[in-house]
Amino acid sequence: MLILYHAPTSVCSQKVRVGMALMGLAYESRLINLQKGEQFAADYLRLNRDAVVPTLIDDGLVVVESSLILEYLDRAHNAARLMPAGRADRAQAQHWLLRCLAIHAAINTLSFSTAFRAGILASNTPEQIDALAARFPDPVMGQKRKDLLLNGLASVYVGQALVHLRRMLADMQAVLADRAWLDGDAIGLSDVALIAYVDRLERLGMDGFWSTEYPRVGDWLQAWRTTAPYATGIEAFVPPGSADAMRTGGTKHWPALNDRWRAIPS
Ligand SMILES: N[C@@H](CCC(=O)N[C@@H](CS)C(=O)NCC(=O)O)C(=O)O
Repeated sequence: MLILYHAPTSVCSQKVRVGMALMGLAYESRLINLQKGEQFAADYLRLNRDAVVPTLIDDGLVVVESSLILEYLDRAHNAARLMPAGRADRAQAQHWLLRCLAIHAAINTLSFSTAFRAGILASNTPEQIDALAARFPDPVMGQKRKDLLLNGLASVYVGQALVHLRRMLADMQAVLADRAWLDGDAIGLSDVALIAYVDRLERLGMDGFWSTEYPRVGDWLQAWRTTAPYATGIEAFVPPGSADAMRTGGTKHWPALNDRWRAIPS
């Protein structure tokens, strides 16, 4: 029996749910409420020392890190294999899986410095913000969260995020120039690894990152959105009424972000 600890709109949870849907894998769902701080409960910290989702349990084996969970499930439970077989495609897919660490950090940066920021600032005193940051087992993760909330797009993390996102989108555009999916003619592990991040950017109203410069990324996202795994793994978990708030919260920062974006070399 597979058990998945996850959160409804967490991008790292989304990509694992999409992958599990694609592999036809059922799981026992353990939802963690990140807003209520359930990730910091002692029982959960024993499974995931960074207090983040997702965490997979397979017959007592604990697997953390969303990209590693996808790779593990594909190897252990998916005869059809989403990991491409060819030498070059496989090397590229493994690189995308590794790059997800930086890409996730970038998505986290843009989410908390724009759409999520106003609500958290409005409902927490400065002392409470300090306390929120102090809960992270990794003090640098806590410092980052505080910096994003206090400084918004002026945070030192934003420049780094834009560099990694531009690299991601430029590289996706290049690969997608002559194929439908990153791993070839069919959805592969790279496509699964990246869908939630690109989807989040669009939901934040930041599709201007690719609409003119990297249009194949938009085609790829639209193709994903017609699939059943996307509906099961992402769309089905979006709380009713939350989509507009995220789009409005992100879109109002777009002009400032766009100015910064255009200065980032591709
Ligand atoms: N590199 C990790 C990142 C996991 C991560 O940061 N997850 C976020 C949700 S996408 C989380 O649990 N955040 C907890 C929090 O914000 O307190 C992975 O890919 O699994």
